[in-house]
Amino acid sequence: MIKRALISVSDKTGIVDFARDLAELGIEILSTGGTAKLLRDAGIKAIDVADVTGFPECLDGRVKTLHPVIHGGILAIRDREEHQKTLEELKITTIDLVVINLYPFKETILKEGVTLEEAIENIDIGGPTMLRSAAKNHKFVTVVTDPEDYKKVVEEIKVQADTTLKTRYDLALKVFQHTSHYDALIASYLGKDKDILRETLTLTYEKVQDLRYGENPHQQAAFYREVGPQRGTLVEGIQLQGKELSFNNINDANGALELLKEFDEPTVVAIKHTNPCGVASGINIDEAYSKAFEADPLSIFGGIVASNDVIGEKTAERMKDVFLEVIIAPDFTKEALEIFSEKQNLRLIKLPHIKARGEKALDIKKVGGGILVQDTNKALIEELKVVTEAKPTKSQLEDLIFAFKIVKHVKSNAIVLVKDKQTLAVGPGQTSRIWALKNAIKNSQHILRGSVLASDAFFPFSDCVEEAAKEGITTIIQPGGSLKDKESIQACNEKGISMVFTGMRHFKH
Ligand code: 93A
Repeated sequence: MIKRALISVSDKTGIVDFARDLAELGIEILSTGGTAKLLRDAGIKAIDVADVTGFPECLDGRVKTLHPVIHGGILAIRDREEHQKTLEELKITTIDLVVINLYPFKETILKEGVTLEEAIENIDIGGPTMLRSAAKNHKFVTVVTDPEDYKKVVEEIKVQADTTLKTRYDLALKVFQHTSHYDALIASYLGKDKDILRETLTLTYEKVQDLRYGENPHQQAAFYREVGPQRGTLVEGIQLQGKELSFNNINDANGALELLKEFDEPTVVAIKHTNPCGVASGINIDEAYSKAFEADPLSIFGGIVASNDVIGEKTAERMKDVFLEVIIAPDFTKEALEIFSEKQNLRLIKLPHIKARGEKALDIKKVGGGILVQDTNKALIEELKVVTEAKPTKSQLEDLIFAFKIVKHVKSNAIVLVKDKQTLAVGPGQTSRIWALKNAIKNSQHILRGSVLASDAFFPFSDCVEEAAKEGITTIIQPGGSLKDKESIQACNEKGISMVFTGMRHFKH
């Protein structure tokens, strides 16, 4: 039976109504400074915690409820005789309902220009301590930290003068999820400028939305975000029309964005199953889109397209003729939106800071029993070195770098063929490098003569050069570093192909 409640909340939403309901049910209310005042001003009787403890709130409120009379009252096991005896001896009265929400640490650190002192002052000590005490003793004590739960609790008390054990268990679980998230935010805030790969890793995420299903319809899924502004990521995206994004949409769109961020000039990226199928730069987005589409008009079907500049009427007209799942752009003109409005299922995402590259971040992969963590692959080239007798021309060099930016984002083993800043062929995810090249060639809908070739990792043999020569490919970019580099270089020299080493490998799995 709930006889006594302790209420101490920073977020005072709904607290007056809740407290009034409790008072009307005959429950005595203890409270701290600001909360007690608010309740009294609303005509609700509230006893100061200080009057119960006989100890004043002090040190600017840093010590309010941290007292054995409070924690004894929460933690005592109600059906254990010794505990009851101890309560009597020490004149401690039990507290059956604890209503607390914490100092707004998250809101504080999200404020522009917040100081370390301000952040630290908003680390709640007494609140989590009471929450944890009450949650531990949930067999007997009800603990509420979310104003959303006030109503349910009142309803249950009305029926049986207490909550059900199941409700108390669920509320206790919610508390530990909440306090661990709260502490994880403190740890990540204090550690934000430190080495990212620390001894233990505190990760915490907040749900953005449940997803209809995961990678496949029989898998449950949800999308979670990191706390804080995530400039230029999908989390910041504003959906303008279309069905809700699916698990695969989000994953593919993320792949599209990461690749797109390699480019400053007007560029369009088309993605299928996280691999690019058409990428092109142009003098404007319309040209870039036409080239990205023509790169592979087959694979783009059902794909995701990302553009790093505003999409206008002309491009929208072209895009309308293709079945696309998602289009992402910094914005769409009114005319473009009107055109797309005919295709209600097409998802349009506006992402104003689409070029933002973000700060130091972790790349995390789940493996059985743990996670693999690395920093994100931000770099492109260590040092450009021409290793052949033939040298690439200036425009070939531009294409080589363009191709290398793309191959970095293709699943390994990866080969990309490019001409005039347009992909002509993409060979993703093969178990052998020569197969990646052969697949790229086989699936290409273009004449490859005069194109440039990029490889995500070194050539283990000279077979890729031989194959490239057969197609009339004129220049190659690859990391280099194979034991047999010499053989590939020699093959290039024999075929009159130029080759550039980057000194940087870009596996992607
Ligand atoms: O500074 S504290 O960590 N020390 C405490 O002993 C304590 N007890 C409750 N903060 C403490 N609280 C927090 O005060 C609660 O978690 C709540 O967020 C806030 C409510 O203060 P007030 O009732 O004065 O508005």
